[in-house]
Amino acid sequence: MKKINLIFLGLFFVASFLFLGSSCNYSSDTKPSVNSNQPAADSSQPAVTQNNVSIENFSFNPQEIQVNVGTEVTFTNNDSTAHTVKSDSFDSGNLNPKDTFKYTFSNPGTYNYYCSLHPSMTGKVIVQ
Ligand SMILES: [Cu+2]
Repeated sequence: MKKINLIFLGLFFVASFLFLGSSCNYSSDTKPSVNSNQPAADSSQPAVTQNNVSIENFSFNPQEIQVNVGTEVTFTNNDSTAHTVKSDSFDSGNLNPKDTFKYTFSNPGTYNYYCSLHPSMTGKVIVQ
């Protein structure tokens, strides 16, 4: 009888270890749902994938865009006053209202630009 009790005791321990092991797996399964929340956190720094930027209300909109190498980006002045789009690589010169400036980004990199008339106006193009 005692041997049978020991066998049952042993089976109980094995079963409880298996249960703990499976419950650990369940807790790790909850991690992917935490990971799925990260893209939402990343959206606080939007790098919009598009090839046009609107200049309006003394700002570049979107302020930051992301394009592939070789993309021609069009900047359109939708404001009521003149602006420029200037960086180390390009300079639009004065853009009057409704004027556009096009630039083709042939090399990967991050291009910070600004308006030389209003240097507080800044934007960024990320070329991949
Ligand atoms: Cu300006």
